[in-house]
Amino acid sequence: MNRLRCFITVEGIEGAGKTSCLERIEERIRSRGLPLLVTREPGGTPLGEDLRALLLGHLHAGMAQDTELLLMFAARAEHLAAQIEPALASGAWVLCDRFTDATYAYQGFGRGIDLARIAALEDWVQGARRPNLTLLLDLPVELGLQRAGKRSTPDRFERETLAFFERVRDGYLDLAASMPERYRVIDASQPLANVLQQVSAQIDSFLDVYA
Ligand code: Z5A
Repeated sequence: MNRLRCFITVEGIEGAGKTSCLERIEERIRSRGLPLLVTREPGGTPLGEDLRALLLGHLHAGMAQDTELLLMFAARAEHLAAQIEPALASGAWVLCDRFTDATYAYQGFGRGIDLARIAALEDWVQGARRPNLTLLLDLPVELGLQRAGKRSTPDRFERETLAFFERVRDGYLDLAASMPERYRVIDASQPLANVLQQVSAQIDSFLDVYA
């Protein structure tokens, strides 16, 4: 891995607390004086944000599963071409709120799309590009939904069943177990201060090696 440019992603089910954790990670990376792009999926570009609105909104609530999968990868192709690859090429670090592991978790484990088809799209759209580090914020589904429930109108994913989110959570844990070198699992059921402490410890030890 190039010591001066790393691609970090944050994943987790609904209500895991990604927002506060992303802020903490950003602060730790910037404290080392490293150039950083902070971005998100689906989204991160004008086209990607339009696709996000279609994916999360209710205008096309009944879209086919393959349509949803392909729109995720269409947004990702644009994101990689317009933002992520140029940033990494310029020597910046990239911090992304969700990436392709979310596709495996939600469209693969959650919706039941064959993981091999997702892997084929991943290879096609990303070539060899994969995150260098992924923090998975893990917590029981009921707790995540309870936290998220305090927010405004649910988006298209937030209306899914408990069973769907159980499959997504189990999928993420499977991914983490199969790629221990890339994944760090954070116990996100703890109080926020404790979660942020775990995140800081993980990111600082990564920065000590690669920054
Ligand atoms: N999706 C997909 O299906 N396939 C893909 O390939 C990709 C995405 C890339 C949008 O993602 C949806 O897209 C997502 C998966 C799908 N749908 N779902 N579910 P998103 O990341 O934008 O949406 P989100 O999951 O709703 O995330 P979020 O709103 O940005 O963050 P969060 O992690 O869910 O939670 P939060 O807003 O940071 O925290 C929730 C609340 O809990 C908030 O009031 C906090 O103050 C509170 N909180 C946080 N941590 C704690 C602790 N530790 N204790 C107590 N309270 C806490």
